[in-house]
Amino acid sequence: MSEVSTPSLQEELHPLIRQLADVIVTSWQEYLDLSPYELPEGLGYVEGRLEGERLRIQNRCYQSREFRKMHLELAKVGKTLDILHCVMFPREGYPLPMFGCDLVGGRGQISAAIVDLSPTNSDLELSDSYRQQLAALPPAAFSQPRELPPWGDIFSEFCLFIRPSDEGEDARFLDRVKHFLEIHCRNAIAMQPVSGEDRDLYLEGQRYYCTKQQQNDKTRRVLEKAFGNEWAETYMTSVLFDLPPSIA
Ligand code: BLA
Repeated sequence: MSEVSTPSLQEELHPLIRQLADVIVTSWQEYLDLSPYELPEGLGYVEGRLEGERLRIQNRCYQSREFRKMHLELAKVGKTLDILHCVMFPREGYPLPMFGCDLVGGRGQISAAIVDLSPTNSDLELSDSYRQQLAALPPAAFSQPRELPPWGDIFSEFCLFIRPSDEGEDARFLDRVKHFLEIHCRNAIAMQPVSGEDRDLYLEGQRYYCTKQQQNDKTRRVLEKAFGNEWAETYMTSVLFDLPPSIA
């Protein structure tokens, strides 16, 4: 494992991943007042080996008034696997859903494209306001929907999980993510924090979300093979899906 000052993975990744990374960072810059978020020491850029192939991970991370952590990760395994992972963690007291997005592909084809605004309240349902805004978006018509894994009960009814079949679908996926981000950022900046019991309930919702995401064996296996079990566990619980400090 090594750390390098200015590596750039982005140009080497699948075009949909490159475009999505741009859409995400541009939306954050447009709507939110960003400052840097320091990841645990040594985990900004990491390299390992997966079955003889080089695994490289590049992280970008910010925070704002509303979000404790906005994490965008790009990863590449040799020539076979390209990955984008993104999660926005609301700050304590902000009754907001979790924005999450994952793109996984290789050899020119994205096999998994998922985006959601996942509820964090106690009945695991989005607020009426989010539901109305999401329902008003153009319908999500894709030819190859995919089935969520058993731990996927965290996702909302607006979760989109597909294998994009052509460039038209790539563009429509990108557009939908852009709309999700716009809705989410606009709601967040208009929001006043809550306290007391409400605050605790939303924190518990974040904990549930992270615990479920940590059960994704497909992510875990890639990390374990390249970096070992202990490193993978640390990375999944302290970088990919860490809990807010007060309940960690
Ligand atoms: C699937 N995630 C996957 C797959 C791999 C990874 C290899 C299988 C691809 C496929 O089935 O076509 C690997 N994803 C990674 C790795 C990282 C990563 C190594 O992010 C990071 C280093 N995953 C997320 C987030 C969501 C998510 C934020 O990180 C959703 C908001 C979902 N990924 C997700 C789901 C699957 C997946 C639902 C399918 C899992 C399954 O079918 O079992």
